[in-house]
Amino acid sequence: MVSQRIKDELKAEVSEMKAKGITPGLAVIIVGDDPASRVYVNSKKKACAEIGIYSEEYALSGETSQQELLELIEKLNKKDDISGILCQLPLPKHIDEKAVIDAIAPNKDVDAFHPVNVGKIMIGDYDFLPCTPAGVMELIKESGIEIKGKECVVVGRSNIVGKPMTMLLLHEHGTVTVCHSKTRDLKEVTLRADILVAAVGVPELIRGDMIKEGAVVIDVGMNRLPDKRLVGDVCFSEASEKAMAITPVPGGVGPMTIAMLMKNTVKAAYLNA
Ligand code: L34
Repeated sequence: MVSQRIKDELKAEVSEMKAKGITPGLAVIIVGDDPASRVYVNSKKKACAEIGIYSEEYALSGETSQQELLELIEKLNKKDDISGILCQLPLPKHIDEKAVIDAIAPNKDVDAFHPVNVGKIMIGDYDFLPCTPAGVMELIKESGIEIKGKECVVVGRSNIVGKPMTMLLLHEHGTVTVCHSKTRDLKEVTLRADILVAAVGVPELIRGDMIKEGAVVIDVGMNRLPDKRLVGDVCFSEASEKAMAITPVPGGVGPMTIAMLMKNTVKAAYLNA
């Protein structure tokens, strides 16, 4: 798997860094007891251990006040052994996500959610790439398809995936179209895609008849159905009949998100050394 290859490379890099006296450190904050967040945070900690990145977990109760959370972030901003800070989203309703993202020092913002980092991505002059879109770019490269000049369609316009995804594809000279819930004829647009990225959070929205023969299909969706089944935004069985390459859920973009977080943490350690 690509994610494993990236982690193996990082492991070698981290051991060289340590020899030079630099140890990357990641602080992961989780507020409340969302089971999915717990799974993702555990995977992040496990990846740190595997690569040799020092990690700290701050598991806060769901009743934690915004003030307490902001104080913790302030403390971590100043902590020398912490290169990267990640506050797992979503947060409980009484906490303003934006205030939390704004509080993380941009040079420790390994999610690349801070407005300074978002702005840098827009310009194409960035330190950190947001983990999920960066992972998608790696998977597209892995498919062997060249992005330059291709019709790229992003379904979803979130700040975390859809918008930065659009910018990254644009930087690689794709012709990018963004679709969302108000798009009049979704199928008409997705059928044009040489590269289709689905990041809407609607289980199996993208059916086989919405995909062009030979397209590369990347499924960012992570939807837990009432029967506990985990499915993406793409109907995999139908889409795999059409696609030249397609990512499954689980085992596709998710592990790449984690690998790219590790990459950002290593980068942050250099930046903050
Ligand atoms: N701050 N919040 C912050 N940063 C992030 O980058 C995230 N995200 C998203 C949710 N909130 C966040 C993640 O980490 C989504 N996400 C994430 C990370 C990993 C996986 C899924 C979502 C993952 O590894 N998924 C496994 C399946 C796990 C399961 O069985 O539930 C997979 O193979 O796709």
